[in-house]
Amino acid sequence: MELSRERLLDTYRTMRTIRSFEQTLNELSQAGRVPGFLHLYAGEEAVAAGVCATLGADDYVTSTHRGHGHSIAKGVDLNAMMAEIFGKRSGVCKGKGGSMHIADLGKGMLGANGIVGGGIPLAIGAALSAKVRKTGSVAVAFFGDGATNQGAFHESVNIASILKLPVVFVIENNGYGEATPVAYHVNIPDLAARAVSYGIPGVVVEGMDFFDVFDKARAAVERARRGEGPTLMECKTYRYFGHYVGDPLTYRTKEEGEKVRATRDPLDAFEKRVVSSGKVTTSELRAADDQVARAIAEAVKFAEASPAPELADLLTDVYVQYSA
Ligand SMILES: Cc1ncc(C[n+]2csc(CCOP(=O)(O)OP(=O)(O)O)c2C)c(N)n1
Ligand SMILES: [Mg+2]
Repeated sequence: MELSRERLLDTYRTMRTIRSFEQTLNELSQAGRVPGFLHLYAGEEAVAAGVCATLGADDYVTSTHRGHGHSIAKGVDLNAMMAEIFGKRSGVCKGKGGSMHIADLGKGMLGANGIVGGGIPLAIGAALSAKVRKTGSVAVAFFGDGATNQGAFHESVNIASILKLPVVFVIENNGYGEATPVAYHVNIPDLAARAVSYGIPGVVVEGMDFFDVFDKARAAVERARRGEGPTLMECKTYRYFGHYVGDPLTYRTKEEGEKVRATRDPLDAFEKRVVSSGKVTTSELRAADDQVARAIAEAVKFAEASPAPELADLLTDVYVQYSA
């Protein structure tokens, strides 16, 4: 295991933060304490953490309607994220975006996106800009299995291949697009195979295993940085909660979810591996759990205590102002 003890602990903290952030939001939302729609990322932590661990501060990510995990892994401030989800003025987008539009350009987080597949062309723009300006930055587009049926996906992969753009396409194949199983909406076993028609590498990844994601993402990011063009990664993963908070989950069995949690949980797998390597101890991980719990509680406190936007804020950060 080549990652240092500090990096392993950092990674664990990132994955635990995503899990706890989502569990907390699930509870708060069901208690009616959070406004709006929430799509939770719990279960998919190893994908965001594994990919973002290969990126630097100057690299970009684009995200989806299920974007909290990507934002956390790219280093967006927890208090500002929580306040954004609560619709508060201290939110990272001043409370005007909410869960599905979290963005923090300073961190290279170019935005969650309510349009399925909508983040993919934005990553192409960031990658093209990086190439033209010769900055050496790489852009990563995260998106779901369902998004691979959108024209925007195919058009983006094609142009990225032709122009050899420094971009990595990361499919988060969590088995479903809303209530539709993947086998119902795509007629091939591996979505990574779609890379063939664009002449780029397509890689199948065990998306519940941080180390598999990290190794394959690193190779894809290095290839992009060398100017050799894009890679399509398909991370096989699973979402623990429903499509949205409140989803009655009538389209999958309880046993299916329980089995994944018992056998493929990304945090359990990570813990087993790093503890048996001797680099990190169980008590260090439990201390990290406590640290994360405190940070999340602090973020909720911050969000709840923050003021709501003022009426006049309606007219700021908009392109067109209405005047009577
Ligand atoms: C263009 C567009 N079509 C439909 C929707 C409604 N919608 C929201 S999420 C979703 C499913 C997306 O599935 P997937 O890409 O697999 O992502 P997941 O939710 O599984 O993370 C759909 C159809 C939308 N938001 N945008
Ligand atoms: Mg999906």
